[in-house]
Amino acid sequence: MLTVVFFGKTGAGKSSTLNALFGLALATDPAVACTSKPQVTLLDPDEDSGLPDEPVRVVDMPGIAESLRAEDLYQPYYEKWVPQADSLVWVTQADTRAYKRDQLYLMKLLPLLRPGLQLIVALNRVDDLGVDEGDESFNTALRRPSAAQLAVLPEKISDVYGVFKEILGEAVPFDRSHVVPYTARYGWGLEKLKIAILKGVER
Ligand SMILES: Nc1nc2c(ncn2[C@@H]2O[C@H](COP(=O)(O)OP(=O)(O)OP(=O)(O)O)[C@@H](O)[C@H]2O)c(=O)[nH]1
Ligand SMILES: [Mg+2]
Repeated sequence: MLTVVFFGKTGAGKSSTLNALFGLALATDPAVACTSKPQVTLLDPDEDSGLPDEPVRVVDMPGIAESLRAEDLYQPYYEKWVPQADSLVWVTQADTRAYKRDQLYLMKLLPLLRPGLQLIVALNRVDDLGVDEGDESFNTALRRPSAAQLAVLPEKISDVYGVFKEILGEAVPFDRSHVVPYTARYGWGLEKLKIAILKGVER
């Protein structure tokens, strides 16, 4: 059994990403913290092409940084599931510059990570990636980033890579290719994300 755990700040889009990647129907919410218990789903190889031979279960975690109370409440879930992860998908947002919360939590989780674990930073909401005034924004008709967004993406990826690498050090294998930009809402980049997630867990 392979275990893929989705982790990250509340509202980053963990549940939306799982729904888009694997055709699930997990609850999502635009305004308030949504997932309050880990949701475990065994993926059906008949419904989903490209899965490894071994059965895969995906775990949707309640979001971090919701509140101090939630943090205490959820900590046992994190302690239960993170050490079981063959692949940890850390969902964060492209449309921000503030990654300190991610860093603080990653630091906290570091002792729980399995050696040899694959960590993927899923960089969601590329559709909201800011560009200079006057530059084109996301093309919703074609469901793909504008030229201006594509132009800033490499720098964004480097930036996020640096933020995570600073905490990870050599604890787990991690390079720039582990930071995968996409948008769960419009589907752009999802196929690459899926490949990245599954590639690392296949033995
Ligand atoms: N613009 C945009 N919005 C998105 C994207 N992905 C998710 N959202 C929205 O972000 C909101 C939060 O998404 P969720 O999937 O519920 O987030 P979550 O990380 O599961 O949140 P918790 O369960 O509270 O930890 C929803 O309103 C989604 O529609 C995206 O790629 N672009
Ligand atoms: Mg959720």
